[in-house]
This record gives sequence, structure tokens and C-alpha cells, in this order.
Amino acid sequence: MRRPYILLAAIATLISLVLLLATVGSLAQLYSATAAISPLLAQLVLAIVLLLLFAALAVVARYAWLFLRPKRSRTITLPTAPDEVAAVSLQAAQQQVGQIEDEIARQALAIRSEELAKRMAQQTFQVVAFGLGSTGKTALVNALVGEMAGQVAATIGTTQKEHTYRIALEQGKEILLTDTPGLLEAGVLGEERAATAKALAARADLLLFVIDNDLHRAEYEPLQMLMKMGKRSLLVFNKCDRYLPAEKEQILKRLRERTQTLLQPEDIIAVSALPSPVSLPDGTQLQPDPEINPLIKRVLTILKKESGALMASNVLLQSEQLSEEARTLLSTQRQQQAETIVDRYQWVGAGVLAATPLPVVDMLATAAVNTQMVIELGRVYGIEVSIEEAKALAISLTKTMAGLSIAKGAMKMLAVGLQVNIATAVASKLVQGASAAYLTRIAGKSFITYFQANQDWGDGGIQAVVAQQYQLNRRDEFVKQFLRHAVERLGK
Ligand SMILES: Nc1nc2c(ncn2[C@@H]2O[C@H](COP(=O)(O)OP(=O)(O)OP(=O)(O)O)[C@@H](O)[C@H]2O)c(=O)[nH]1
Ligand SMILES: [Mg+2]
Repeated sequence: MRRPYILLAAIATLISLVLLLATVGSLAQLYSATAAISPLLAQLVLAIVLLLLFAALAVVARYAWLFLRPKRSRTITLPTAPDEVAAVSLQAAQQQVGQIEDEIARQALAIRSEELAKRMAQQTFQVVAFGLGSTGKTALVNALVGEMAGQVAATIGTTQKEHTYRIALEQGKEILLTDTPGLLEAGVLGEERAATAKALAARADLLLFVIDNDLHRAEYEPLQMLMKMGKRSLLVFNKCDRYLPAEKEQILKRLRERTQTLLQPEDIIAVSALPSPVSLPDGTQLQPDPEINPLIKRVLTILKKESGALMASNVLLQSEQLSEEARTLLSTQRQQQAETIVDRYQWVGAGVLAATPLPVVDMLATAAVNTQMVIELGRVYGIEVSIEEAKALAISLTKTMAGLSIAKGAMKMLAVGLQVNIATAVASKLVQGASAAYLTRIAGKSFITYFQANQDWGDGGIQAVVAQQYQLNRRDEFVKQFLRHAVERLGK
């Protein structure tokens, strides 16, 4: 208990004791005074007073309990294990992907999310070799896989497409080892390949960043970027056979210094994936074996100690990216659907008002906000708006439009646009219809903003949103185009 409470409790106990003593004293006095008249009456009075006292105490105790009882808090158990968090995030991303209507975009994202789910389920560890052209990525991947599967050549740009190999491990686990095209190739094709390589690197659980000398600036920047992204990486210094031992140590020392803030020293590994052939005295050429054991050992250690956490954090990262892409696509899709609804509704009321013989300036705002439109717009954003809610929303928007005198302003502007005299404008059916359509548009656009912001009018409230939409839809170009449509639709 904290100090102020202890003090309070002590004071309360003291007061209660004093009151109790006073009550007992008074009761004793009352009893003896009444007993002098009649002992039976005294007992009766005492019993009644005690009963009342207990009743009062019970009431006080009940209310005290209501206030002081420990509040039961609703606890929601959130997943805390990395793989559970990743699974939840992936599920959320998949749900968003499912809502995308564009077939091609949905398929592309769905394939990625399925791959992620599969990798999570199968415990497939993805290792990607990445680096500048000709640093020996393919040679390294081949050496690692233990077979000469790729084509190894001295020119930059040998690997044109990524290539993935499966390496089976015990307990059904496996490593997917991916060879990527080199960065820094000339031309558009080179840029495209570099982009593919970067995308693949971003998907890796473990990255083998292959270099063949001290770090190039073109290498340092992507390495730094990937490390900041939290990508687990090993810096693989390949082609060590080309250097004398002292030179090799010198380069390794410099590498360690330059990547001090990015990498652990044990994550910088010197290898020779495909050492140059050696000429023997008899003139024959001998192909030395690759020297990649330290790298294999390091990869296996990481796999043993960190693979679970690495895969989980990678799935999390990727499902977040997937989610982000899906969200962007969904938002564009919803915007288009919502605009189509507004386009449809704006001409519905317009026709009716254009056919009305009387001037209807004041009716315009009311007629413009169609409750059905509000319901349909809500649905686009996944919000079920009841008729009552839609009516209430429509009323507040109508009031806002009336308050801002938008109906009159719009009518005047459109009349000018249609070059109708203001005096006869009110009578002009075309202006009337066009104004209704225009106001429906402002209302619809305002509701789109409201639903986009999760049913929130924002800091400036409904007025600010409506005023902003009015401003946005007043641009000359837009009004001209709008009037052309109006004449086409209502002129007949
Ligand atoms: N001396 C030596 N040469 C190597 C070593 N590893 C690769 N090379 C040579 O380096 C050149 C390029 O090797 P690749 O494996 O094709 O390089 P890469 O990084 O895949 O190249 P791109 O696919 O074009 O990006 C080839 O001539 C290889 O023989 C090595 O450990 N030592
Ligand atoms: Mg290659």
C-alpha cells in the first residue's frame, strides 16, 4: 500500500474508534435512563438501536466494496512468440490480398503470401548470394551446393536470372540457396536485374554478401541499407587465393574496421569458391578444391542457433511489406469504386430537379445528399451503415452545405459557366439540374473522405471537409468538363 493510503486508513480507523466509543457511551446512558423506567423497554430500545446500527453498517460496507473491490480487467492475450506474431501478421496480409479485385495484382501478391506460409510451415531457410557482378556468387553457390550447376564466366552479367537450389538437411528441414544477378551491370537490362537481385535479397533469411576485394562504395551502400533493414548478413570475401596471406589479412582487417558498426567480426569470412588452376611442373593444370569450410560452418551455426528467430522476423517483415502493397492497391480500388458510385448518384437527383418547374435553390442541398449513396459508399470501405445512421449523416451534411451557402454559390458559378443570366438562372432547369449533380458530387466526395479516415471528419470537422471538397471541385478545368457532361445528360 502506498504511504498516503496508509495514513488515510489510520485516520479512518481512529475516527471510527472514537465514534464507536461515543456510540457505546451514549447507548449505555440511554439504556440506564430507560431501564430506570422499565427494564423491558430498555432492552427493546437497545435491540432496535443495535439493529439500525448494523443495517447502516451493512449499507456502508456494501458501497465501500463496490468502490474498492479490485477491478477485473479484460485481458486480451496477444501473441508474443516471434513465429506466432509472424503468423498473425501473415494472416492479416492474406486477408487484405483476398480483397483485391484486380486479378493479376491479387495473384502476384497471393503467390508471395502462399510462399511465405509454405516456408513458415516447412521451415525452409532461405539463403541468398548477393553482390556486384563477377565477385564469384555463382562459383560460391556452386561450391556450396557441391555441384557445378551454374555457368561460371569471367564477364560481368553471367547470371541473368536468379537460380535457386535446394539443400536437404536432417529432420525434413531444407536450405534454399539462391544465386542472383550481379549489381552494377550497364544498361536497362542490368538495372532490371539489379532490382530483381535487391528484391531477392530483401526476402532472404540470411544474406551472403559476396565481395572480392576491399568494399566498393557501390557495395557499402546496399550493405548498409540491408543491415539497417535488419537483414541478417555474412560478408563473404571471395577469391582469397589471389592474395598473399599478408595481403589477405590486411584486407580482412580493413573490412572489419569499415563494417564495425554493421557486422560482428565473425560474420566476415574469407573464402575461395573457385581458386585459379595451378600449373604443375609437368605442365598439367590442377584445379584446387574450393576453400569454403569456414563459411559452411558459420551458416550451419546460424541455422542451428538463429534460424527460428530469423525466419519468423523475416516472415513478419515480408508480410508487413505485403500488407503495405495490398493496402495501397486496395485504397486505389476503393477510391475507384467510390467515385463510380458518386458519379452514378450525381445524375440521379439531377434529372428529377431539372424536370421540376419551380426554382429550388433551398431544396438543392437536401436533395443532393442521398442516404442510399451514403450506405453504398460505406459498404465500399467495409462499413455497414444503417438507414438511421445514413439519414443522420445526410442531415448533418445537408446542414453544413446550407450553412456554408454552397448551394447558392455553386448555382451562381455554374450559371456563369453556362453563360445564363443570373436573374433567369434560378429558373433555368439546366442550372438547377447541374447544381444538384454538382452538390451530390461534393457530398459524395466528402463522405469518401469521411469513410477513408475510418468514419472521422478530422480535426476541422465536417465543415472543413465539405469546404475543402468545394474548393477542390471549383477548378476551372473541372467545372468546364463537368458542365459539358451536364449539358450532354440534362440538355436532352
Ligand atoms: N581466383 C578466383 N577466381 C574466382 C573465384 N570465384 C570465382 N572466380 C572467378 O570469377 C569470375 C566470376 O565468377 P562468377 O561466379 O561467374 O561471378 P558472379 O558473381 O556469379 O558473376 P555475375 O553472375 O556476372 O554477377 C569467374 O571467372 C570465376 O572463375 C575464386 O575463388 N578465385
Ligand atoms: Mg553469377
